[in-house]
Amino acid sequence: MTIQHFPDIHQIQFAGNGSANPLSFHQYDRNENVEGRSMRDHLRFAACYWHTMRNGLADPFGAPTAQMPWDDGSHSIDNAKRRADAFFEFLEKCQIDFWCFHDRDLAPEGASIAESEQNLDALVNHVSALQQRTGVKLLWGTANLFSHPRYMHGAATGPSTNSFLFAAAQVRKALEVTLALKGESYVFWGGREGYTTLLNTDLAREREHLARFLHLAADHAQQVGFKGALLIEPKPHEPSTHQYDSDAEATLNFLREFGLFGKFKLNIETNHATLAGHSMEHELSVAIAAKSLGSIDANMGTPGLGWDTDRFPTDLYLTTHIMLAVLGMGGFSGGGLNFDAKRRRESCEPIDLFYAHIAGMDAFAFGLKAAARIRCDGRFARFIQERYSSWSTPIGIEIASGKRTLAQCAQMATQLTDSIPASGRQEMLEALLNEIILSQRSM
Ligand code: XLS
Ligand code: NI
Ligand code: NI
Repeated sequence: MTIQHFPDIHQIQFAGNGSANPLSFHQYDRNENVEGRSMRDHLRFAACYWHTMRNGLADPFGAPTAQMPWDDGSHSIDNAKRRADAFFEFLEKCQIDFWCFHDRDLAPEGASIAESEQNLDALVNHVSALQQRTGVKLLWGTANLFSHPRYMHGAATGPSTNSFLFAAAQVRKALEVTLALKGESYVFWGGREGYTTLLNTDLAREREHLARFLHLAADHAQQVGFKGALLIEPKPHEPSTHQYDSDAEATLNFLREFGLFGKFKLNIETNHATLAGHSMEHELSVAIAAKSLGSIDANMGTPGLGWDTDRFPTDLYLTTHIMLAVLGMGGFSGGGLNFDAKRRRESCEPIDLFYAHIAGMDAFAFGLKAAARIRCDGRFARFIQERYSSWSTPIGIEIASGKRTLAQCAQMATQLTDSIPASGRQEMLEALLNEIILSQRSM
């Protein structure tokens, strides 16, 4: 590496829980074995290009604060390449194995589709070499179909065919570029695929157009030989007032309604789950129950703030619940933990990028170990198994497998002595969760 963009920072190393060095990992020891796999293989951390490299940390009331000495603020290809160099240096120094990007984060939009594609190609060649040099891999790519004014009414769901066609051009290219960079998945987040008022909106038609668009994209992915997963990222609102893919259940229903189930899986983001009024573990459980969890956007909201604050995930209960779900489904295949997270506006120095990602990685390493302890302990699994034990009796098995009619069930009810069900023991279980999370006992 010729020029260093973070010259004062060496590669972050695992130093252990007692270390006083904030530029070290306290929990994340990438080679540590948990349930037969390295932490690195379990967690599959990714950093995102949009927040890490392109977010100046402006808010609706104030100017950008992030110091980015590698960025001259121009829309030149040279500047875009220098940013990519800084990013890959950051990834390597922070021990992050994957990355994610939008087409427009990586390369500037040109005056025509052809020019935009040329710009993107220049950057794809550049990052392809960076991937090769560092061993960092692409978790997923996506197209930004929400920033440009042409998409203000929607992209696939815009009232004019123009936005649909422009979006098709972008997705075609972004899919091909993701394939060229050996991306493991491709994500669709429909920030503008929703509406603001029904006074100007044909909701039924817009949902059909969205489904048509996704069919075309899936067909194209197949034609060009993209073998990775296609993922939809639900979010209830922001920037749209109502987004069609509002949560995991709604998105799965949409997929089933339009013959897309099985072609798409879900990318679940914590802050989107909470904006939808759910917990992250609820959204993950819904996706996993439908065998449709593809990947995770790892961040968290701020309780009491009703928007996507995209904080770095540092809540140990949250990370424990997430890793419990991931271990429960047998681990990621193709997906990972993408830090779709930004520093607070006040955390404006380049070194804060390191502190922020270290905080998230250590929190997830802790969550992984705590989840493994919970599974090894076995008391939650036994409690749940016991709670449903009547379904393992002959009667339970016959009902569940469809061998009994409603009338037969009603008849059986008349033979029962009515009884008060056993306690759900929520508080006892919450205390048990605390006990296991807080125990530092090693595996
Ligand atoms: C916005 C979304 C977005 C997607 C990628 O809220 O999280 O960043 O992850 O388009
Ligand atoms: Ni996201
Ligand atoms: Ni988000």
